[in-house]
Amino acid sequence: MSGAGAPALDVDGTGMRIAVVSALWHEQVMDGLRAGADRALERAGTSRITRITVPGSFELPVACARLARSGRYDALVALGVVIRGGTPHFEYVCQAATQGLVEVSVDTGLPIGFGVLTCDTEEQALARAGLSGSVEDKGEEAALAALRTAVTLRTL
Ligand code: DLZ
Repeated sequence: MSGAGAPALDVDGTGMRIAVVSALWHEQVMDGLRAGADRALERAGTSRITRITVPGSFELPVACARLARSGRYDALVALGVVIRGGTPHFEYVCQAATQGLVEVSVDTGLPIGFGVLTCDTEEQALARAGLSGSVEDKGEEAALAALRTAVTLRTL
């Protein structure tokens, strides 16, 4: 499983302003990712949370760019799932979401937790979605990574 070696992040997110941006494709998986992010933010003491949705993972970067440039957030969490189909769309959407989010984050200096699953099958995505029966919780991981990076950036 891809999560081998993941750190246990313990973060104090009190007072942090976080926006969670999530795509709408593959509803069951997305519900799990969103719930995982919410659990992690709540456990970290983060109460100032904005939640928005975009149609697909391709649209995550532009929404994150607008939020990042607003100056209203300490970190963003981007959630989506792209499942390989029979068309090249998979490669394009994965590439656009991944590269786009990196560019927004580096250009604006705002941490973006990367919670975009790129899987061959829906079963693989469900296994990572933090649902009962899942073996990983990528929504939680992305939220904690965003918070932890925001804490680190404050010290630099
Ligand atoms: C078009 C498309 C396809 C084929 N698959 C997915 C997917 O698995 N996950 C996802 O988040 N979005 C998908 N999309 C939609 C694109 O992200 C985008 O919303 C559309 O191309 C419209 O710009």
